Amino acid sequence: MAIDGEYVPSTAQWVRDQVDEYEGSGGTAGTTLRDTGMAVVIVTNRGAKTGAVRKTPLMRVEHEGDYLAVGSKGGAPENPLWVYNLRKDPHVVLQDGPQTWEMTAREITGEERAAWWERAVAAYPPYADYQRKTDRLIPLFVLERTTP
Ligand code: F42
Repeated sequence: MAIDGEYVPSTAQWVRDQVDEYEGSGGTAGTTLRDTGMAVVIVTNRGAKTGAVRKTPLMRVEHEGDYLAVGSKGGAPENPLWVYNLRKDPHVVLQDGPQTWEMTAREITGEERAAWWERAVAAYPPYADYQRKTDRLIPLFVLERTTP
């Protein structure tokens, strides 16, 4: 089922704008990171404290139908807050262009994490710089379909 309730937009204007353009165009515009041409997906998730509907653009890292959510936040010392949302309620909806799927987020570690980290850096090389910038281990979640 969809994640319904009150949508409370990001406190970051550029993020709010990207979500508005992406969703407002049915996933045909606003689907890249500024002018980099690098693909972005939107992950709708449930606020861990407020229960609000949150919409989080993330770089598109996909492999055999699964996606990766990378809690990089530009290499900031603290995790992005959506990490705590996914840890509390792993049910998310992912939009990739015009397509959306119900997904379940699963935080990964060890060898599985290493394999996905390679895919993430291949898709978006700045992730490697972000990890060098901070001594927190950037959290990774695999998003797996719950609906075909
Ligand atoms: N961020 C990444 O971490 N990785 C990416 O790959 C990435 C790509 C990307 C591409 C395009 C784009 O426009 C943005 C992109 N971002 C990427 C930024 C991303 O969308 C987030 O803005 C960023 O990661 C910060 O996430 P955040 O969840 O900390 O967002 C802040 C700005 C925010 O919206 N805060 C709100 C607020 O009111 O402070 C709500 C946060 C929230 O979800 N609160 C929870 C609640 O209950 O509602 C409580 C959480 C808790 O337990 O404390």
